[in-house]
Amino acid sequence: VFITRKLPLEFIQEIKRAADVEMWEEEEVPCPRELLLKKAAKADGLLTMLSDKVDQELLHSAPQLKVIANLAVGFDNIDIDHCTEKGITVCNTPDVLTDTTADLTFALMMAAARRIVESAQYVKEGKWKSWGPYLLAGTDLHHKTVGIVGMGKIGRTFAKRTTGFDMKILYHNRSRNREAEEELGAEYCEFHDLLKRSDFVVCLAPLTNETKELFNREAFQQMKREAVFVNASRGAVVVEEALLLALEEGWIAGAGLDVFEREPIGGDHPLLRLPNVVALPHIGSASRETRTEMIQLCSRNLSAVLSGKKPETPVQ
Ligand code: 8YV
Repeated sequence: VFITRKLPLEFIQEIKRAADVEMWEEEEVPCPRELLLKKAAKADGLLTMLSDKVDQELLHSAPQLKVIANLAVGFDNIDIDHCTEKGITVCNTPDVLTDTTADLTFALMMAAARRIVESAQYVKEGKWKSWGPYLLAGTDLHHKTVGIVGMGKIGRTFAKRTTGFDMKILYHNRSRNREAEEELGAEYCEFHDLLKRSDFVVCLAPLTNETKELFNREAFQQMKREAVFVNASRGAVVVEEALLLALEEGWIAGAGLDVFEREPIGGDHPLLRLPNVVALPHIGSASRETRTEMIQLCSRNLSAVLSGKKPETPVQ
């Protein structure tokens, strides 16, 4: 098994029951593509990250490959159809990261609404000289309307958080989520209706052909001028140029972004110039507890498949 990032050895012991393990050892630098291709050529299993493209080129050069465990719930970095054709099992890490990602999404919404990052920076830079009635005044969350695009497990868990703030919940999803409707009073909406009615538009949908570039110029134009857009799913659901224009032209009030079209972004990314943007480095599932559970789940999945057993969380 080849592991494409340095992971704590104590959490990957399970794989060693079934296979020899090799790991990319550098902390800061991702495993180069050439090396991944070389390692994949001799591997029975891979433990991959979102930034590793598992495409036809890689799959063609990996004749022994039986299983790929992706350290994420999303698997848009992997050509699933091709894996299925080749009989390769792909596993992801659902459930273990649901609460942590919902927590971060809520924090991001709160940070953007109440200008928490800007305010913290203001104090740290020694700019706080006097009190003013509207000094760094943000916008309230409570009693406002949140529109959730993507009502899967993370969407529903995030929605539950918003009930503590007495928010009205709208949602759009490819299918109705009756549990969210019954349990949380969430109201199903057409996409454009949701955009028009929401004070906070929160995207938690996976990246698919249907969601790619869903948030385009037209979408941002339909949102309220006071609306805050939050994205904790995938950057590619947004046309970033359109988002930039929407923020610059005041079509919407602000944005909280954990994900970007091309990651990592540099400090010169145009969205970072705007004070009403809170930007995070894709840390939705990044709590120590959850990352450990994700690594252990990947290890168990790899070990199971390589020992001829059923994995816990296969994608196909
Ligand atoms: C990843 C994520 O775990 O699970 C996902 O789909 O986006 C994150 O939780 C992280 O990017 C590491 O691959």
